[in-house]
Amino acid sequence: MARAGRRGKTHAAPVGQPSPFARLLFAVARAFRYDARMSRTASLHRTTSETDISLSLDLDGSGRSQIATGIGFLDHMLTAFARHSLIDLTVRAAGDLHVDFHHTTEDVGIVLGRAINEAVGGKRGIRRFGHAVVPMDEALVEAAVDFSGRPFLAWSVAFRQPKIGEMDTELFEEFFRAFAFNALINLHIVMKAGTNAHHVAEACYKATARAVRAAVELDPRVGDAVPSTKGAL
Ligand SMILES: [Mn+2]
Repeated sequence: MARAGRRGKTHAAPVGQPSPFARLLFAVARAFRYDARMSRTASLHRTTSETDISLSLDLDGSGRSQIATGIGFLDHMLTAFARHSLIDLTVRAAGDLHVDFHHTTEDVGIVLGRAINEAVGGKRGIRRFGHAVVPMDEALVEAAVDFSGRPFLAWSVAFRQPKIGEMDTELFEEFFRAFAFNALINLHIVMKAGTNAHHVAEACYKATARAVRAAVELDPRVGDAVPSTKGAL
């Protein structure tokens, strides 16, 4: 009797259309960006005889960071990278700093690159390319990036000083090469001007951050497509 009484008051939607409830769920999912590609995060741990690195990131963050590499200047650079890419970034590194800063700097670049490559996934909907020209006082650095899957670093940066504090300035090229080759990106960094090594290095990280931010951003006009005529990147 009760069942019969509910007949005719069905809330079923017309065949082939989602019900109002389903439509509401889809709207909520879109609002919170709960689809497969939107969990753009990665968490990696890499251990070698030279370094032990834990890193996690969220491409769709707000630039928050917790960085502890044991190298003060590298912490400063990675904090700037997170801030200006809007990537949430946590890095813990324990490296053989008694040797020098080389292994730790390079290996952090490796793990950061791998994590970004993992987080960006199949690259559906991303802008793919990004570029930025960032000044810092007298320094001016341009970065251009292509999430092409074809790793390359073009490094046209000349430091006048061999060191920033205890850090060798030659290590920045090592960092960005490791980063580019493990993120599988084409990265060009060109110093347009600059005399102060701290300013030049910082402008390199900030310009790369802004370029990466633009490249990994989701472009609503791209939709679910992979932005390549090959259909894959
Ligand atoms: Mn600074």
